[in-house]
Amino acid sequence: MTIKSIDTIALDLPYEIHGPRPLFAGTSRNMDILLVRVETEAGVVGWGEAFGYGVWPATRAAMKALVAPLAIGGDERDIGKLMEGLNRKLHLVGRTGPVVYALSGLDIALWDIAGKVADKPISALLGGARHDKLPCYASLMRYTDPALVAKNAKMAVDRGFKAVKLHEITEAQVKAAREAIGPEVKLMMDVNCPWNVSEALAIADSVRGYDLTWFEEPIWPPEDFNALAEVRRACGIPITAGENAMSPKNFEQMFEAHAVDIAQPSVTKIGGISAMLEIAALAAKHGVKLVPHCPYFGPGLLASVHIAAAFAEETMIEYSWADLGANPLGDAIEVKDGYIKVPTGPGLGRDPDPAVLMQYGS
Ligand code: SMN
Ligand code: MG
Repeated sequence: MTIKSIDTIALDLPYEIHGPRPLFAGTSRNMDILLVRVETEAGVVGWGEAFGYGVWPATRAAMKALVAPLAIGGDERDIGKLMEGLNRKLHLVGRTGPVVYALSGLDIALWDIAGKVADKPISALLGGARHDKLPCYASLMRYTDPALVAKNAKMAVDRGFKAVKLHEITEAQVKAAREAIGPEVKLMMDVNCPWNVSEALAIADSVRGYDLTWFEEPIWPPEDFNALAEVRRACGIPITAGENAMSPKNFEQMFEAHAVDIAQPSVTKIGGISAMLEIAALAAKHGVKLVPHCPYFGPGLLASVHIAAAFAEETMIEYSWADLGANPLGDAIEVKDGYIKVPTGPGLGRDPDPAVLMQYGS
């Protein structure tokens, strides 16, 4: 069989977060999703997702100019060989960023096709689902105002989430959230790489009393695994990172440096499902847990659920705290009582809704 076409569809979904929207990478925080649509000569259509947010125009350009021309005409049945070939040919234009995000979206779509052709869910291709649903944590955007943090954390718990992650960087917001949700709900703090070791340890000290389940990406720059390991050794709160790592090899270096308790690769950034499997094997070898980074509402979320479903240990799924004005995947990505169902249909288990693509896609 042969890959006939590769197209991208950018979605800009309406959403509400019960507070002002923060910026993202210095630009407006839209709910951008870059869908990847792959069709084979035999007429099978697979869907993937490439990391969206503010970078999607560059990812779309990378797909059109570099990835698609190389992949069209290739044999989609040997995903490993195809992706290895593309990675080797394209390494000269960067081992991370838009080109690798485009490769990630393509890889997810190829797994969707493989599942559809085999008439099996992707989790079955990965050894079989060991869970029929997975617990989700509500991943709040940055509100800064402690009262808004408390209000949204409480709202998430009232809707059934049993774990909440904040994107706040000082104690006041963590305190407000913990007081609002009580002692039973898990609370995490994701600070997005601002500090050196002593600054990170000072903040860790200030939030130690709030029983954090993890402290995410405290160190700038994110690739300084030795500094992260130093924080981990001294701080007494589990450390997580990985959404900014570059490759499975880079995760191996992170694990060898003893930098993290939990690895957080993103299926839409790191090279798709194929790369996630490599990282999962490395994490298992090094005794590191894996909790996917997946704050998206597209095929990347479904792919993350299939991957996590195949793990023996129950793994939390990240779920963006946002009310969508339009949902491209319908009830396949709805959270009930804090859980998301593991899809049972072929491939990813759900194709994007054409009406949502028509209205919000470009
Ligand atoms: C995050 C990063 C990129 C997009 C959305 C959210 C954040 C997280 O670091 O881990 O949720
Ligand atoms: Mg994060």
